[in-house]
Amino acid sequence: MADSYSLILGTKRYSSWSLRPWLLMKMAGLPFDETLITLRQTDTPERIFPHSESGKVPALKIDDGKAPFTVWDSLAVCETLAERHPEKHLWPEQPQARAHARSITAEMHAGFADVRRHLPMDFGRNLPKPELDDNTQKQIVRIVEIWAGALTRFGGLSGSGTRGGFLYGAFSIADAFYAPVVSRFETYGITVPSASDAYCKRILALPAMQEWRAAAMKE
Ligand SMILES: N[C@@H](CCC(=O)N[C@@H](CS)C(=O)NCC(=O)O)C(=O)O
Repeated sequence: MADSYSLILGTKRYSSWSLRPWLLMKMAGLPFDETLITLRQTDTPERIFPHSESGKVPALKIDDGKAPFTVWDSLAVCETLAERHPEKHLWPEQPQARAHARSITAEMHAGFADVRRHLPMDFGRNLPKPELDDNTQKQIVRIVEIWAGALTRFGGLSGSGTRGGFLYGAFSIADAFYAPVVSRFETYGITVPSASDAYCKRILALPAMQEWRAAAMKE
């Protein structure tokens, strides 16, 4: 029996953490079913807990036909998928590129608190750009520097993954982790230099991102 995957997600309009594994699985062509839990409701925690002991989404239920189990936290989910599907090359194949991709993914996972706080994901909406404090502005500059650095050094790599033009050539976990930021920049009209702008447009144009947008716009 093939593995079956069930992804537990939060409201698509708001759940930046959920978008990461969802987009990765779509881009990798890994089939899964979805359970969507509405965020920001009084019963949200009690609806999440039966699926995820962290009380947070996303979580991925994996049924390998032997001993079903759950993995939670977006990074742990993506790492687990990379381990289970080496043929999908979810991390770049070239070792230096892979180390770089892991570094920027970890940096996104653990950082950019001010960008999260002041530019919350509201997928597909256009909202006025708020007054940004120094820390938020510095974090935006750092994100653009990360994109430009990866695209310049590694963007030309030809991988065996999905198409080219991403941070490491083929789409990888790093792109999935930065996709919610692309959405935040679109929502608040944050302008970025041309190479990064082209990258953002490429991410937003992905059929999977358009699918997420369509669902988010209905919420
Ligand atoms: N580090 C976690 C963070 C997950 C997280 O904070 N998820 C939010 C939704 S985007 C959540 O589940 N919040 C619970 C709630 O709103 O009650 C991850 O990467 O998955």
